Amino acid sequence: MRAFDADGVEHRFTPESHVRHFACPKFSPNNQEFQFDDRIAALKPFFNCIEAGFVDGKPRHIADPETSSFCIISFLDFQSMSASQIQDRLRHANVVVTGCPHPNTKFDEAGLRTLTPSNRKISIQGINFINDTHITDPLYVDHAVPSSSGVLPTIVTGHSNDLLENATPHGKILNALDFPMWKDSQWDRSRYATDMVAWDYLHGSPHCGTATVPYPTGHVRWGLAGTAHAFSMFHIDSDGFATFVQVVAGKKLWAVYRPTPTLPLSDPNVFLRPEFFQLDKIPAKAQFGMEAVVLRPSDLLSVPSSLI
Ligand SMILES: O=C(O)CCC(=O)C(=O)O
Repeated sequence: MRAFDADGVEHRFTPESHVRHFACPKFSPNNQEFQFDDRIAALKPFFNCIEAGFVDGKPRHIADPETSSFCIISFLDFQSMSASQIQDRLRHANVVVTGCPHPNTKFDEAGLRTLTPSNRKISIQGINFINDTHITDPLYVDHAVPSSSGVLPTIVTGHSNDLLENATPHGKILNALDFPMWKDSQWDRSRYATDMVAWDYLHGSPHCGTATVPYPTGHVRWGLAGTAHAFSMFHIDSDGFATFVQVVAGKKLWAVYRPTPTLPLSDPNVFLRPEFFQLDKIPAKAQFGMEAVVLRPSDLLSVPSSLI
């Protein structure tokens, strides 16, 4: 898979998946691991769709920024923009602000400590794709998370240290998505974030809690920590909120749905017609495209509400 960051630098990677079936492992030349064919095959159409949207071998945010779903802005330019200029950009595109100050956090004990104490029980998302066979041959690396429920992805209870212990080529692929960040400096965004502005204006007003009620950061700001190859499928974040994400360690590939004039996202029927749209596959008659950007530490992505 070829993907590009906001500055047009290419990042190549080979997704890996879980192994839970003795009949299906396949040797991967890149990293000496085994892959479960079906899972990678399920992801391939998404990658193909992203690459099909390239213009002259480059993603639109580099080759044709005017028509891209991503608007790239440097931190300095972003700082000088007014709230309405920022909101205007967000009306039309997912905004990536590059070169933001960041704390140089590493994926280690100290880094994880910024999200949670080390002995804390946390929920971890993993995937057990086929749950019928335990592999005993030590040559076969099994990244899957066992599940009794059969529900995908599997949510299990673990400890934050499990993330560090599995951050190895032989570890399980884990994604922890629920670290409420009450310490986040949320007021940084108060210039243009409408939730902050609404809070400022309304709190202390009748029926809106007392003036001393704190902003509910724990409910709207989360830290995430995942090991390599963790992924989440297509979704729209709930409650009409926009999403912002800043990578502090590692990299993240973020893909967005690119609506066509015939199937705009403002039409909820887009999502009700399986021949045109499905969450986990690209149907034969899909008319949408996809774009992706590799997020690095210091990139801040804002996804407007109701985008996917
Ligand atoms: O990091 C992930 O796997 C999911 C993050 C996400 O989807 C979100 O923040 O909306």
